[in-house]
Amino acid sequence: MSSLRQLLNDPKIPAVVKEQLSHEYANIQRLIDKLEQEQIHIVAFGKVSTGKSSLLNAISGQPHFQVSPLHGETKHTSHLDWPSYEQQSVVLIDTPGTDEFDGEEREVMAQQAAKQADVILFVLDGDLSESQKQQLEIIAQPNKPLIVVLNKADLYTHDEIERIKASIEAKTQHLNKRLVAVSADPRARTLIVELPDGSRQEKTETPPAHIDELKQLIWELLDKEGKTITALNASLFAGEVSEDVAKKIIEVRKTAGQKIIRTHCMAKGIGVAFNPIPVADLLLAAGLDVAMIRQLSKLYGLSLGKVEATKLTTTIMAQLAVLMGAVWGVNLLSSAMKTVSAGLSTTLTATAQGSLAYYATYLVGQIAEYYFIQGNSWGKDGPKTVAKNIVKNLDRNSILLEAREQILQTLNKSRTAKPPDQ
Ligand SMILES: Nc1nc2c(ncn2[C@@H]2O[C@H](COP(=O)(O)OP(=O)(O)O)[C@@H](O)[C@H]2O)c(=O)[nH]1
Ligand SMILES: [Mg+2]
Repeated sequence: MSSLRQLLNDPKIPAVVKEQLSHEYANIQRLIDKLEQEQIHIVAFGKVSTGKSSLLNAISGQPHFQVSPLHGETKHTSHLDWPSYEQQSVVLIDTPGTDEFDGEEREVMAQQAAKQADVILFVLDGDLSESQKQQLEIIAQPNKPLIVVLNKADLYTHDEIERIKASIEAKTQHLNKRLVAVSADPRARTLIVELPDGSRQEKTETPPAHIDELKQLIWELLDKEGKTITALNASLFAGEVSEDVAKKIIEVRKTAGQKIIRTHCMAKGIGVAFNPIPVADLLLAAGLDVAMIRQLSKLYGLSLGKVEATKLTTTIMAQLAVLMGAVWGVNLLSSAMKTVSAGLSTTLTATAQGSLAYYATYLVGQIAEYYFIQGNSWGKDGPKTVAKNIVKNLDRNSILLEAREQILQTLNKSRTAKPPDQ
């Protein structure tokens, strides 16, 4: 619970990231609530009309869940608080039939619900079909109690039930589960009774639900390992949620980071194209890079000050200068011009220099982002190797071409922006 709280309240996670993860955060909050209230969630799964809702009603002794002979009465997951068990409160949860959603969505929904369950009831009203078997495999979770419930036993003879149970057993040998036959809502039956005078009479009676064995099983389970179940389940789920959130945070940050980098690349590229400076000075025109690094650091929850950001920028640029060495001057410019200048006669140098500036800032951004992702550190490799690897892995020409595209677009726009008669 405390690690979940930490995740939820982590001040280092910026608001943009939190916003995009609101769904995950709501899930975490729900899990915290569940842990606080020491709830045990018993969730019924199964095909539509197998009697899930009837079964939960029979267990709780209350007609809480809607039952229908028609297809698909249960549209949403619904809850009922069962009497608490020791300090733990038991919550019964009904789900729509596993066949009421299409393909992938159904799988995702069922799996999510199963992950949040502490005890899983998988309800059948006959032998296990191939599609039900697949569902069961999606829903079954290692380390989580699973009870396969054969409902509507009243519709079968004793021998039939034994046969169906044996068949289900054979198909689910690999799963750790219990199997029990019940009648949650038995049909009325007509009996012929013999009266004392020897005459016979038809009599209709509705037998009571027959679910004692299942109830017993559930109580035993709660008695033996109720707390263990919830604790284990919560930590498994928490681990997964935090992993998910951590992954998403990285994704969200990466996207936002790339946006910051591109914006600064463009600003730098355009600036240089409009106002060409000697190539040697490119590395020095670092004001924008410092601003970019500060924004990136904020995104990664580090919020560098101006002095620190300048220091980092200088470190990165020093690596780049060493790396490029001789290449950075003449060769790189001529290669940039070759890549960039195809089909161009005017503004050639300007665009080439602008593209180069764009590329340089792009490198600085990528290297800085790597440093932030590693938690404000160069790792064991040091800045030189990091810079080298990043430069090696980026496709220089495609970045230069992209830069050229964007710079030219902006240059053209600024030219045509003037009214023709002026
Ligand atoms: N014969 C018989 N019918 C049952 C039993 N349990 C439920 N039903 C009937 O099966 C139908 C579907 O039940 P419902 O609980 O709505 O199924 P769900 O869609 O799985 O929630 C209803 O008509 C119930 O009365 C049972 O034990 N025996
Ligand atoms: Mg139902």
